Amino acid sequence: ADVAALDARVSVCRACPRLVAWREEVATAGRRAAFADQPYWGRPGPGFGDPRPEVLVVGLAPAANGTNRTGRMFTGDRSGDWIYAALHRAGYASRPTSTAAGDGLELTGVRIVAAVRCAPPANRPTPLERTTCGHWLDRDLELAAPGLRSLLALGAIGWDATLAAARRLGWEVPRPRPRFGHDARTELRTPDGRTLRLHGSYHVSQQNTFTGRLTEEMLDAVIARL
Ligand code: DU
Ligand code: SF4
Repeated sequence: ADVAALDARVSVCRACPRLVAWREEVATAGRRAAFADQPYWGRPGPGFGDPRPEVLVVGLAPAANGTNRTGRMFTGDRSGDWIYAALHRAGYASRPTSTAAGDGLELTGVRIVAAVRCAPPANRPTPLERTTCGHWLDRDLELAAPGLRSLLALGAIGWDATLAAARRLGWEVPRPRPRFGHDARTELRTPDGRTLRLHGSYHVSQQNTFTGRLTEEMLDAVIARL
């Protein structure tokens, strides 16, 4: 199984009834007026970027009118403006913005996935939905591990999902469980003896970037350490 096959399987997942209903509702009757003339993706967001990454970015979940519209992680919403600009400043992204499939954006060395792959109402997945979708993250960690150097979790949900996936895969996770925070860091050890660094950053959501809780400088500083 390779990354393309994994992304294809994720794209047709229907495991969470509430999220399937919501992603399809938003994509049909619930389209935002500004995008009413656009087709919506209305499915899980597949991973995006380098199929053999050195750095895996783990976000929270697609935005209802962002990834759920465009079909690409962090694309079509304000969070995406922040993460792609930062990845571009750090040399990982070929362009500072992500518009839609076909815009020519390529990531080198970075792949972006999410803890939950379908847009959740109010951006809040339930514990069961987080666990269910976590099994897709297991496959991403497993596939990426051989070439991976570090992971970047955006927000506490991405951090917890990454630690839970690592545990399920039998990777060594420090005890007590490392706590999330901005610029939190820990190390995960794979069964074949590789050490991968996990970094945390406040999520690039507007509630952090608008309020100044997360600044460009803070995000750049974490990305520079990856
Ligand atoms: O068609 P493809 O080479 O599998 O690429 C699919 C998609 O992934 C494309 O829109 C660019 C992106 N991508 C990337 O960002 N970095 C890579 O190294 C390879 C592909
Ligand atoms: Fe499947 Fe994840 Fe979407 Fe649930 S959230 S339906 S597990 S892709």
